[in-house]
Amino acid sequence: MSAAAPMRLRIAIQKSGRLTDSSLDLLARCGLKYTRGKDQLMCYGENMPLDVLFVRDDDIPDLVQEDVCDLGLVGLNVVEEKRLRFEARGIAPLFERVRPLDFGRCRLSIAVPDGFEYRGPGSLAGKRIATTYPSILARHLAEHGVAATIVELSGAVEIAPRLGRADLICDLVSTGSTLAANHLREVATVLESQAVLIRTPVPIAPAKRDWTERLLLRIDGVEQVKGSKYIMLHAPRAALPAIAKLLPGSEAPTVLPLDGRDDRVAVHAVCRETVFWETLEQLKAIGASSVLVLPVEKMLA
Ligand code: PRT
Ligand code: ZN
Repeated sequence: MSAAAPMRLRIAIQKSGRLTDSSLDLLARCGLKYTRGKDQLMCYGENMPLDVLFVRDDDIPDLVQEDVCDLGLVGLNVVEEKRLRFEARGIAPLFERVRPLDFGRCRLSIAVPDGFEYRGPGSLAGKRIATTYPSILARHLAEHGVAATIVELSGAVEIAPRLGRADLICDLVSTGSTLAANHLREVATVLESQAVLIRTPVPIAPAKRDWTERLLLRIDGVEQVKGSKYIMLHAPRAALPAIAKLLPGSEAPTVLPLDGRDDRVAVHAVCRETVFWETLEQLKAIGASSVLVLPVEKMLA
């Protein structure tokens, strides 16, 4: 812990890449307002003791490891590769996953050139596999008892087979269009990945710990709000059990009396899943009226 700013949390996020916009969006939804430093490397939280450090994604676990940052937002693929590398060197990884986040989804997959006959992991034996994730790939091969040569590259993995540098590849895939453009076919998934929040397992100052907990609760709230809807309707009292069954993912709804009506009530409920038109039509069919579906902006469980 540095003496200069002991009570401020520091979170590392990707400076410029696929995770940047979603990471900044998540922090903004958690209420963080910040000013950007002159060097564009740091943002200083104005309303929370939380500063944001912009770095290459590969450096994020190391910054938490070295106690430069308390938290990081980074792909699980990067976290796992680093963790395995540290373990191989006999170093305990000082970053732990605390939350999976709803962005940066992709998979680390084995892909083979057109014409390569793939009949399962055994087909990889004796082959040269190009990847930027040698440790994750090595674990996968070991789990399947396959001996192959791992060719570690720092980028442009998809062209390695055409250049004769490897027989096949192990790379990140999201839509699959890069593979298709390079005449490669995905044959096995090695790791399902998405962005995750990591933090140091090392004890930190109580004030920092409290802010970390607050941030985690806000992140949970942000994640829960996605797809959640607030439903309000009027319905016959007798239809309440049927309505509860129809409302997707709702906890005990609030039931309120309607002025001057004994037979009908107002029902309010938070639904944690998408509410389809079909559901609204079914609600109407069992006597509901004045049905309103509203977006939920914030939620704190
Ligand atoms: O400069 P820096 O080191 O920070 O960035 P980077 O170039 O290493 O990372 P970046 O921005 O490309 O990706 C950051 C993170 O986003 C990754 O570590 C993953 O966790 C996640 N992610 C999600 C992806 C993809 N989807 C993805 N598709 N990372 C890379 N790709 C690559 C993929 O390898 C392929 O070459 O994008 C290409 C296109 O994929 P398709 O299948 O959509 O064609
Ligand atoms: Zn990177």
